[in-house]
Amino acid sequence: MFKRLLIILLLLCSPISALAGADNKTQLTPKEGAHQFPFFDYLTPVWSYNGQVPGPTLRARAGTTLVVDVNNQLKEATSVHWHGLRIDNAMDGVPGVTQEPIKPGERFTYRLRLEEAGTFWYHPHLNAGEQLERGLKGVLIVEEQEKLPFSQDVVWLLDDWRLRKDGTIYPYFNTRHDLMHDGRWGNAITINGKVKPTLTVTPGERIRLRIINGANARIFAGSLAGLPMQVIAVDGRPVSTFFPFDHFILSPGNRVDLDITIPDDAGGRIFQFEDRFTRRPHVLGKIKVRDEKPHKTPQFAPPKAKGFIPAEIFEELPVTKTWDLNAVRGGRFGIGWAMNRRLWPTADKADFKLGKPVKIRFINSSSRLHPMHIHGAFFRVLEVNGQPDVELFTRDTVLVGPRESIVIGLIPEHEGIWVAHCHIQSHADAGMMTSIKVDKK
Ligand SMILES: [Cu+2]
Repeated sequence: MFKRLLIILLLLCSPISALAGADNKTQLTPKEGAHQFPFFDYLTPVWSYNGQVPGPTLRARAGTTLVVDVNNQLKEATSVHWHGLRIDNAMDGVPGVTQEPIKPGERFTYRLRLEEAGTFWYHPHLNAGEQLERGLKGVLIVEEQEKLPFSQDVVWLLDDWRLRKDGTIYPYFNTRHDLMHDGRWGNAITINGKVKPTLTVTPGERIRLRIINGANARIFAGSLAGLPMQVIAVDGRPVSTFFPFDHFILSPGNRVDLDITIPDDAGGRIFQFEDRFTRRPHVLGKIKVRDEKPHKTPQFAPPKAKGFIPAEIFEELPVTKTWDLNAVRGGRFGIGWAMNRRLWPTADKADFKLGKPVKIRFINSSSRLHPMHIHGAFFRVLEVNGQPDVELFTRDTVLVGPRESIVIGLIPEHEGIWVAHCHIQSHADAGMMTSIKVDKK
């Protein structure tokens, strides 16, 4: 009797996510809200998930299903896309492709079967240039079946905002200036909605720092000088070989997971997290080490990529599809961003077979930046400017620089229609999007 009671008690106390296969349920309500920036004495009107900027960090375990009930309380239609997740196509959140827009006052339930652990994020895929910029985005963490024994698991969602002196968000989106350049770069950078926040740690601690670039257009080159660390995952997937963080370019959409060990003798020190992408480096945040006796550093090896795409598969393979990226006249804004001179939705689309390796070449014929993102897949960079340049990890978003040409290898693993687009929202809104249809043989 006592034993049975104990089992019932244990079951009641265990978190739902610990039960294999059980559903986690949560709710996201896109709605208007307000956010406090430190520059103003008053609140800035934003659009938010559940009244929070950024939206809540959702956590669920790999192998489970996360059910997200979205209740649209905005005055316009929206959707939620789960950046980087390989899920059922119908759950991908792209209006006009995988679902109808969620109209004001309507609901949509996303059922996300979580295949692999990693760092992902969510945001609207409709009027994205405006909806993301007004604050609609959040992080989704898929946890390993067995949690890694890091001392702290920290999420840093990078974003930037274009704010006016009166404390409001600059209300003109996809302007001529944004379209002629690399989209909308803000004048205020935040981490988790805060300006230059400080993360407090203890000597000896081992920190998993998940950095996500959720900005509309700004590109970051993060640096945390002085701290021993390695990149253990890129775009939500473990890398095949750990490598240093410096010089990793974080385009909108990209994520890195860092494994940072706080040195035993670092008590009382402050380390700066800087962005070095633009000409003048600037501080985005700080890591402050308590002046305390060191903790014992957890000893373990983070996982390395299983099922990594071997580059040899692609060696003899001709390029399956080439997309030329450039500006054209026309489209909704008079300036269109095109793939093979065509604008979404009359795009030059692709058809791939399930499980059959393909090579895609992006040629940037423009002098602007185009971080190209493919939904529902990960890929490996194989060549840059005609030279072999095989990366030690896979991605779902790759920056194609001015006049640059990049070849990627990909094995379609999920049936459906998956969009591929520039993650500079203004470029995508101006037409730089296509779709890939993945069919069975
Ligand atoms: Cu672009």
